[in-house]
Amino acid sequence: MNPTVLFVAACISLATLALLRTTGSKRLLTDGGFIESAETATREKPAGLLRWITTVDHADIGLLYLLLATVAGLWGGIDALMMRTELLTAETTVWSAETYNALFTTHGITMLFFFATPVFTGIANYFIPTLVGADDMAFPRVNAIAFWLLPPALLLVRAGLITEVIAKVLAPLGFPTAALFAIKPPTIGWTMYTPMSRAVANPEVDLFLLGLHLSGIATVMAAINIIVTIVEERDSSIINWANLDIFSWTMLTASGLIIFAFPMLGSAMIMLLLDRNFGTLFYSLEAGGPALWQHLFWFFGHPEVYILVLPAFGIVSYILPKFAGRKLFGFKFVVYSTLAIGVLSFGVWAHHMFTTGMDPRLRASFMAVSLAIAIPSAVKTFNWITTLYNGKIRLTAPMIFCVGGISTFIIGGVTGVFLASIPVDLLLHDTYYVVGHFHLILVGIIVFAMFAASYYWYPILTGRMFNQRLARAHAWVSILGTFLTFSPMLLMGLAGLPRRYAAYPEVFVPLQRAATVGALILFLGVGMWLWNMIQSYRVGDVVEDADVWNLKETNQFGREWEWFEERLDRK
Ligand code: HEM
Ligand SMILES: [Cu+2]
Repeated sequence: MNPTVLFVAACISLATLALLRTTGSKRLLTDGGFIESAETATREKPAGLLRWITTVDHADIGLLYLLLATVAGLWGGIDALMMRTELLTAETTVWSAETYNALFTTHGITMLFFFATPVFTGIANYFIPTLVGADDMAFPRVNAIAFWLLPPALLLVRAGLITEVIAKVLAPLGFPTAALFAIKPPTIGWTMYTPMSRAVANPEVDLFLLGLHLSGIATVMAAINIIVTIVEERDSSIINWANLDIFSWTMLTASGLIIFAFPMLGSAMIMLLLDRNFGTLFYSLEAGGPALWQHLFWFFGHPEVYILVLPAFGIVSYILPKFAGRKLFGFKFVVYSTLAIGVLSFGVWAHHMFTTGMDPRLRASFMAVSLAIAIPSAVKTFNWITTLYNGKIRLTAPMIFCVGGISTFIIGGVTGVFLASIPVDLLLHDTYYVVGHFHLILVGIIVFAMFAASYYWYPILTGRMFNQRLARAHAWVSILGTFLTFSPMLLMGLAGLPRRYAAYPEVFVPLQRAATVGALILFLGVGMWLWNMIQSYRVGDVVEDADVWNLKETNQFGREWEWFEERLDRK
């Protein structure tokens, strides 16, 4: 018989079997979820390390995500500090140009794929089941698999450095290390543009692509889990979508974006791997390969920035009202604008390619959509400001991070609107202005929202209270550090300084040094945060009253706090 027919028949029968198995035995619980998962949740957990390796509990996996993301964030942060050290002087003095190229590559990839994305997945894992009244994520085991794909992915992506360290240890012991030394940190930029990424011989580039692929699969699995949990497992009080909290709304939208965006990156990278290793010609110069890569990459890349910023918007929208003593102003419009951003974000990718010589009519339409996408972001900003208006504002650490985040986001967002205008972008593309623009958003609201969340929910995660004075100081230090690091970049870009070079003209020395000082201040803040998180876990005041933030007074005591209160009562 024809092998293709056999193969298809086998696939269909396997799929039918799988479907029969999963639908046959399960019964729905009235409060959402399947009886089977309720049993999983109550089973005794093993102790120690085994618990963490084998866990399928959403809260445990959430914590694992946060731990991995913290490690990756610190690692990517070291890359950043190394770059800023090189930039203290105009010549290439501290590291080689090659090392500098590797640093901006691994910094970008580590931060986006292994820090920012997993932080939000971690927060979602911990809180979404509680916020929607489910007993766990929809697929607890898939949840664990999705997490455990990430550490090997990170190691593959960072292999160049790891193999070098291993080789240096093994070389004096007489082991053959040539192969290990051949694997060098990748220098192709986080955007992995062809023809360079296709031509470089470094075998690490292949490992890097495979690692990113793995992380993409993990991210898609986690996104499917989040979507199914919110859609299928919410309990009767949230059956009406209007009652779904704003953080879950933004995670739902971001997860939808992931499902459409990441497979595009995956396919584009497979073609690159085939080109590199099997002689295919997807990205050959003659066939317009570089433009093809950029289209495929940015079809993923632009939605990716919203995949990161929407959950941050969600956290700000969630926490801000708690310390303004008022409900989120125009809840519905915040949801609608989230959905609008989700849809529009797939129609703007070519604004990263305005200088590539694409058809001017196409280019103009991408400009129009890019300008339009600023509108829903502005809607949110107005809603936040209106929420604050006439509120009873309490400047706690999470609140300072939210308000600071909104102010840096306004500057980051408005600079983006300028870039969306073709004539402006022709001048500013690939300058430090772009770097300033996106960091004011990536650090200014995304990282700020994470810090806000880490303080706001710290009592739930640890049962203890953190040092509030230190946390407030951390918030102010971070705002100062962010402005001092990234505003000079806007100015340098306006003066024409291109990005991604280790050396630069002498005139820029003062502004570059200001940015380096800003980065050091930011890292001082990270140190304060780390110290606070660890020390308070050991010696912080034990929380006895679940209403740590006085939310009952304004009727804003959320579901996650009720769950925490029940847990305290049971003790
Ligand atoms: C207000 C809406 C926004 C507009 C109109 C906008 C516009 C732009 C444009 C036109 C560019 C290309 C600049 C160039 O390379 O010449 C750009 C770059 C970039 N933007 Fe935005 N942006 C917006 C919001 C955001 C957000 C929310 C994020 C992050 C969460 C972000 C992150 C980035 C990144 C990472 C790049 C640079 C990518 C690279 O070349 O490495 N942008 N933006
Ligand atoms: Cu974009």
